[in-house]
Amino acid sequence: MSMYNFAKEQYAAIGVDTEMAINKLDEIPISMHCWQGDDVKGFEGGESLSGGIQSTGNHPGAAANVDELRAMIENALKVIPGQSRINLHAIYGDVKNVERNLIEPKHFKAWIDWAKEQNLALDFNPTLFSHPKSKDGMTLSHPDKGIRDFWVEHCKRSRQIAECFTSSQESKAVVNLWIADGFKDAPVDTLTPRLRYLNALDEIYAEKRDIIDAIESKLFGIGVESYTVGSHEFYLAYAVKNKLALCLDAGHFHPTEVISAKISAVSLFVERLLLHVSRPVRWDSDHVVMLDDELVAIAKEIIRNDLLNRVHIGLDFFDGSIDRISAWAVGMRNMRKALLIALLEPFPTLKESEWSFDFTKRLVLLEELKAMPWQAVWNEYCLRKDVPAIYK
Ligand code: RNT
Ligand code: ZN
Repeated sequence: MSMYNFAKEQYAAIGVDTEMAINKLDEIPISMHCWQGDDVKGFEGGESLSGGIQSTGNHPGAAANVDELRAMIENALKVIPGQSRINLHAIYGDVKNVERNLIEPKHFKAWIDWAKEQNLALDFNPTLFSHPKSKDGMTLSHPDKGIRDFWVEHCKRSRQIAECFTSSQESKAVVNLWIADGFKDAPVDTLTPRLRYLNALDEIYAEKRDIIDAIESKLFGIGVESYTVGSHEFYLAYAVKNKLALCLDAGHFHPTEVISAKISAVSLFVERLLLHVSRPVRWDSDHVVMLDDELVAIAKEIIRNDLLNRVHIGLDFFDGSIDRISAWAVGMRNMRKALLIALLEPFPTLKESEWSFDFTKRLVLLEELKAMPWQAVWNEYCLRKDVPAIYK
């Protein structure tokens, strides 16, 4: 008997249909972030990475131009099964010497054409870091109205560009806004920057567009250790009030705080969630995601609570110390493996034992599941998708 048939029988014995799991798994979109390919440099040709985040390491092979980046993405996708999307930042267009408040859809036409040809959907992000107008550590919350207006314009144009993505693909583009605004040391006035930011956001989102707008909080960053304008409470409230998607990045909370613990609660109040799946090591270090407990917990929360239609999965890491294509491959495959593990749970049985207060049965089954042959199902899935089951 083949490994897969053996696994299929084992899962069937606990009420799990592996064929159903494989089919469902294949359709879950995972948005792959373009910025792992070049260490978040982009193609403006100027500034180096700044704004509370850092890519470290100098492994050779970072993309030097857009053609190289696309070729690298294509190579990565050869070993990544399932439905992938590509997540772009505004600095990745044909934007050499184009100011950020002047970006237009035409600067992203080549990406749109490429995505069509590759049968990929695109997502987008305005870029409010690595720029002279973010050097004070403030952008949309800056005391200078001129600077705020500059970034408002950038964000508006980003939404317009993303709407062009939507119109040339089958699903809406997700547009995520993250800013690094904050203070190194504790400010005395924590309110005013938030007020300014609130007004800027109202301007940015005033126009309805055919996209999914998400906003991403962060507790701290390099140089903004003590206070961030865009805190979790700020965005949670703003997203609820204005019906935006809330982005939860795995590295943006206290070191022992996990986003898997937030998903179901928040899902009751926001229509959509975006996840930035990342791996913090002591800080928001954006390591490549491993198949660790938290990754599986994230996947289980999505699958168990039937949130696939409302939770958008995106990856967000950038490790410059290893091969960039392998970084993508490992992270994307791990995310999908975690989803497979979640799909192979006999959730109705687990739920029933919980709600009959049979915690013994729940514990026994959860522990047995850990040694069930999910790898054989992964293997079969990869074979069917014509990608290597074991990535080397
Ligand atoms: C930074 C945020 C943000 C960025 C990308 C490049 O801490 O996580 O999402 O990583 O936009
Ligand atoms: Zn993020």
